[in-house]
Amino acid sequence: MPSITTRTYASRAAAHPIPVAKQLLECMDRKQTNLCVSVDVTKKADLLRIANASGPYCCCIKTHIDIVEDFDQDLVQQLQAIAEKHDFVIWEDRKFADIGNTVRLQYSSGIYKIAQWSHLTNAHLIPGDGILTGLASVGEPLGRGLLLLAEMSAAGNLATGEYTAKNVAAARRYPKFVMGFVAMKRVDELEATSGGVAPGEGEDFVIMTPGVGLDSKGDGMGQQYRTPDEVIRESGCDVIIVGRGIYGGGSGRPDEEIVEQCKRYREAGWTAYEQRLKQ
Ligand code: S5P
Repeated sequence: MPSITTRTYASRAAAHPIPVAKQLLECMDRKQTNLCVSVDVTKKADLLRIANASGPYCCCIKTHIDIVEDFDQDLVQQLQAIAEKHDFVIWEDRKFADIGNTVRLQYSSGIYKIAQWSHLTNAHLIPGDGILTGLASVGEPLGRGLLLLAEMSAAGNLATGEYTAKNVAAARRYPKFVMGFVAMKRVDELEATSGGVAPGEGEDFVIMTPGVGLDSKGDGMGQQYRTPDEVIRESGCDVIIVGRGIYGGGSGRPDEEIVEQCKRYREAGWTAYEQRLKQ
């Protein structure tokens, strides 16, 4: 089997069995960007401002909605309108980690009603397959997609080896809902990740990778940064996730500086992808 990394985002989009993954890959091809901007700010106005400034340059905006102090339904409506205007998908980085019945409620209900507005969300496999059954019961009918955290970027994290392999195997049991992984490398192509479940016909996992920075190697709290080239070309991942490297931390840099950083990361990510296709 040739590696998925030899294929263009466009050809993968054309053949993808999960509609929201198709939408993301089409968007990446159309906008020539594999950049996901992570907007980790605590004020509604800052979140909307940064999403609006970054929108033209990215394929995805990732949120942590529970850190926003002045959250309201209008925030979600405005974010959806910005996503329509600039053509990107929304990913609420909720990192679900409970039993099926609980995550089903956390995903659909409460103040945030994540499933109503977020195209993608993510989960840990710690509770076993029940978490996937619970999340899929809400997300699949709405056309949403899930990423499993098969690996993490932080120093000393426990998502390694057999645990990573089990994430790949579990993803293969939910082929209509699990569209990819948060991972540091092409975990679906590792020898050890067969995990007892063979790759599905036409399987195509999108690997989205945090811990990306061009100017820094870490943050003093465990985060570890690699360059877009290391992530996309060397490690075969599909999307770079950049947070503080773009918005600068705190309440965010001025718009012109955000735009400048978006252009820089977008260019680096896309060049790495073009190089990978030539390898
Ligand atoms: O392993 C991970 C998984 C995730 S989703 N490591 C991460 O850093 N993340 C998220 O990516 C994290 O929650 C944060 O929102 C973002 C990285 O932000 P940055 O400012 O360090 O680029």
